[in-house]
Amino acid sequence: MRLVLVSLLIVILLAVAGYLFVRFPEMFLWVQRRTLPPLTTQGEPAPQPSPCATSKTEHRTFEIRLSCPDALPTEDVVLVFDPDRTWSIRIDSAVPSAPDGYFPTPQSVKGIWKEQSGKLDPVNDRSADWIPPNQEGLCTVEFEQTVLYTPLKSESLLNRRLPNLLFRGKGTIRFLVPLHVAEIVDGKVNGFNVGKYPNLYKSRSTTISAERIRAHAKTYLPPTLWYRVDETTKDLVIAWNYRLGEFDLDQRYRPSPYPHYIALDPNILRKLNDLKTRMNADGFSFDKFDILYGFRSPGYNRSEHVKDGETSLKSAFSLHIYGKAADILIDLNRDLVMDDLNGDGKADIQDARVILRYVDELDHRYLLDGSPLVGGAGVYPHHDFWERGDVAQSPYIHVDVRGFANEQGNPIRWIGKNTLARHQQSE
Ligand SMILES: [Ca+2]
Ligand SMILES: [Ca+2]
Repeated sequence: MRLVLVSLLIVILLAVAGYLFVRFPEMFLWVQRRTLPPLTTQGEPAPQPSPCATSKTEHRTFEIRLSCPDALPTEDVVLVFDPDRTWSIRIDSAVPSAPDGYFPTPQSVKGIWKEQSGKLDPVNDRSADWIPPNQEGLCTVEFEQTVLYTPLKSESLLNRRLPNLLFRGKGTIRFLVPLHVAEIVDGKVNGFNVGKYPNLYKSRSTTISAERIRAHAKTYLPPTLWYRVDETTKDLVIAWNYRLGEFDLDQRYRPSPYPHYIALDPNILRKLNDLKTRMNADGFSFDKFDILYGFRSPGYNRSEHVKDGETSLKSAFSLHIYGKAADILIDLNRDLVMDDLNGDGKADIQDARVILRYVDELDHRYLLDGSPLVGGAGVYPHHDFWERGDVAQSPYIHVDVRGFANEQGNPIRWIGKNTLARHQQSE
């Protein structure tokens, strides 16, 4: 009897529920809405309540990191070594994530690129293309972004009254654009006296044959791109830890009024970094080489310096005048003298030879790879930076990126000797 009554009750309840479902379906959908987030046709969360649903907006800032994948690694400024190409700028950082109590995806994300000069084309929401202007100098590209988060509805229901959150982010990247000089007139680059470049076809050089120069004419043509060195640019890190001013003539000992203009091949920076990385791997712990000479203008290069009967060590077709060479030492104790790399208690040409072994290894690898970083190298017992004084005389090594080997296919090498300085010049 009881069983019959219970069954009857269940049948009545089901009938009532069925009637309600058919008559008032929204009641059941309302339950469903309470439990599942609404979906759009793409399966994405539907737009959330508009920001005006809450009374306040809280402002926060965040940092945006921009990088240039084709540039030499630097934190300071991108050295534009090809002004005709398009430089891709990438956004490396993510938008800030939603704090607790906020819908996980932003209500809106808006970004805007700004260029000071040059031509900028946004590619997508993560990158843009920039073409340098015709004018030399420092150029800044900026990216600004706003990200709006709105509080979850459940938080409003709990009467917490969270404000909207508006994040504002900004990122900048700077480029150092060189001056383009198709032809150097009267030995001047924008008024800065560099002197005359030696004529490839009237070579009277004693250190390099006229045939070799003409066979590699591309290496020995006057540079067309010039970087301005002045108070605002000299300390900019242009690659790894190297500053632009380090490749200018030694301002401490041979000051001349700014601005200066220098030629600088990015390959010499790449080679110095390869050399450092290789030596670090063998236990030589240092961040960078000390640059004794980077760029030398042909006018300065040709000038005669005599000290104690010794003349200048420089050759007419020196790779320094093309920004393709560096005379370097390792000087961790900052006494301007090469450190004792071979541990024999003294600093002499043997310590330069320690570095030469690694240059040899690199150059042979570059030759196998057909790399333009292949070059010449020479070790010296002392430099001709006479102004640095006798105590600062130091052995050093010259490395360059001339881009070719000798006629036998070997990297070009030489040894500078005090007594032969007048006859055996550097390249
Ligand atoms: Ca030292
Ligand atoms: Ca030594």
